[in-house]
Amino acid sequence: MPTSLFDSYRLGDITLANRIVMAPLTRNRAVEGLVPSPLAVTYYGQRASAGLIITEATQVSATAQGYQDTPGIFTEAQVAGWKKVTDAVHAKGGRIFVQLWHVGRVSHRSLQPGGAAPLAPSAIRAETKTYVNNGFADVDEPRALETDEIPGIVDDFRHAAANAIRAGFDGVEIHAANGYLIDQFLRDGANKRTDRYGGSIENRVRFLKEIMEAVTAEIGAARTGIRISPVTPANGLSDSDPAALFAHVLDVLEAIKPVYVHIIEGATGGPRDVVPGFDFEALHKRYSGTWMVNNGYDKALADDVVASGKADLVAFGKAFIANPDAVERLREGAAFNELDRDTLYGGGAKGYIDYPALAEAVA
Ligand code: 8OZ
Repeated sequence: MPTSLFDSYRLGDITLANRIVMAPLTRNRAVEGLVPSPLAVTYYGQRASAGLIITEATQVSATAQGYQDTPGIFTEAQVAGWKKVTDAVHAKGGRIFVQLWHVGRVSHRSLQPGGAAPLAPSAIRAETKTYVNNGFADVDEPRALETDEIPGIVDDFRHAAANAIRAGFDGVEIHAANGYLIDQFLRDGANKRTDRYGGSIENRVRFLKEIMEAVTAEIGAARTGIRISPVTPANGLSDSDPAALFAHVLDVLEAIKPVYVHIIEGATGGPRDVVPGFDFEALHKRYSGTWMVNNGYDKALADDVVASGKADLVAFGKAFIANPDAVERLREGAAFNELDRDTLYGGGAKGYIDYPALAEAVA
């Protein structure tokens, strides 16, 4: 029998009920103090049949925020809020990692402490917009981090990871994708530094490496995953040679051995062939641990990638927004509910915890 999406999977020291992962999804519904709302407890609890839930991107510090009402995990109130979420998911037999991010230059002064400029590897404004004050706005020009400020940011990731374990998470996913701070260090379009964090590929990967070393030392490699997006054009990033860059990233990760590598194949949330012929399999060959794939998977494609051994886990995003029971629907070959784009970001219960499960939809 070939491996099925519905077979259990041993991930580090935990067992996932199936190979289907809920991808990290930004929903902008945190409450006062950037604490996950009581609605988030219901939302994640409803989705606990996923083999693994990865939460929405969650700030490691106050400067890490780039959008309105995204949650943090750097205060005690935030840890307490997340504990309610992890308890709800565990009570239903689910597993949950928190995605840790720093947005870097994808931010706005109105979200930064003291109205300061956002932080970045270099003072280059991103050609992108963010969501603040209930509307879209251009991101602000960032300030380049001083070399001696970088260990502090690495330590913010370490501290957030320790908080995550205290909040009951099964592990963390380091967000190194989609044009945020770690990705900004990786790419020569955003990183023009002349210190040991810029220039050569090895230097540009150093920030990622130091964060992975600090987090795995703090909570263990068995509880540390990472997400990367080698070819996504998200948030105005560019790089002259992503194949060589990510070959080195995978070599660094192979030495650190995080519990999984989560790879976005194509343009995040968009076409899979944004860079025609980009060789994701060549990257996979460099990494011997768990390989999680994402972007535009349907049941047939997911069945095939798991059965053929090309991936161990498949992450679904939109399916889990609109379907609390995405796993059951995949198992039964049932249709997914339609996604309401108007309620993706911000707001309350509508479009968040009111999508019906199959049984309710039939009833
Ligand atoms: C959509 C809107 C805001 C942020 C990402 C965390 O792209 C995000 C994000 C997605 O990784």
